[in-house]
Amino acid sequence: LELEAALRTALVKEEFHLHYQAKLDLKTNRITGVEALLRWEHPGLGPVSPQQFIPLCEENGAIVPIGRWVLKTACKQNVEWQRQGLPPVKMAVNLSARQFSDPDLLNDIHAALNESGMDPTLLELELTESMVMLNPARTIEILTAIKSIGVRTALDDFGVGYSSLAQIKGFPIDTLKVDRSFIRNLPESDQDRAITQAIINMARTLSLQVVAEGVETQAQETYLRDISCDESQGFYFSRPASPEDFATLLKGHG
Ligand code: G
Ligand code: G
Ligand code: MN
Ligand code: NA
Repeated sequence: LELEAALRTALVKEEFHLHYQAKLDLKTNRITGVEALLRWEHPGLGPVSPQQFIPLCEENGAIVPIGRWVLKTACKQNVEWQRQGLPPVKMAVNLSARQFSDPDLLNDIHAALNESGMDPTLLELELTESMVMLNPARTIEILTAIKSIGVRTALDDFGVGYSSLAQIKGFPIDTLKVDRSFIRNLPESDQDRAITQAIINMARTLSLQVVAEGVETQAQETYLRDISCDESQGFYFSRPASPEDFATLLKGHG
């Protein structure tokens, strides 16, 4: 209850900031993208975990204005890195279920792109299976509108939801992010090797890019490169970092 009250004023008090986690292209070993991750620094409590406060925001609807702020801030940051002379990278932003069903979503995306001047083709929105499966017909409408302005979409935490192949193939998405539960026991687990290979094969058939999440070891990265996974994201290459620390990383790997 205390947290909820504090959350109500966190946005105007500027207590939120974003961290950025790199996505590594496994063929070229360059950073090709980054994911924006919301952080809340409460003045009394210190940092509050997103696992704790995002579900609260989702419940009370605060995630809509907060998500709008995330989108704008991430787009501005993307342009700022390029202004500093860094190579362009894709910027991934997580959308919540409430945002995805919000009638203002497309306006918010347009506003964030226009205000920042960001190249729309560098923006990628991360959605979850449960969000897109709620109302498949409406999902296709929204995804088609998003795609028509050049913005990309990714299915986050893929494989733990309940989306069927038949439905996925009808969604105009660009990327699958393999849930980290399938990556954790690579390369040892026979089952998880079979699952990741199956996802990659399926993605090839559907012309989708594949990102592995939660890559924490050299052995995992090497295995994923061997099976032609496109991109890797996880603590092994980089933890979520401040804009300054990400810029330094990008200078070395751009
Ligand atoms: O990175 P991390 O542990 O900090 O994120 C925890 C959870 O919070 C993840 O499921 C992640 O997708 C989610 N998350 C992080 N940032 C955002 C955001 O800006 N919007 C939404 N909706 N979810 C986010
Ligand atoms: O659900 P989503 O994929 O958006 O969640 C992103 C979350 O995953 C963030 O909280 C981020 O800190 C976390 N994360 C990123 N890389 C790793 C990793 O290698 N291992 C673990 N355990 N978590 C990770
Ligand atoms: Mn994500
Ligand atoms: Na994820």
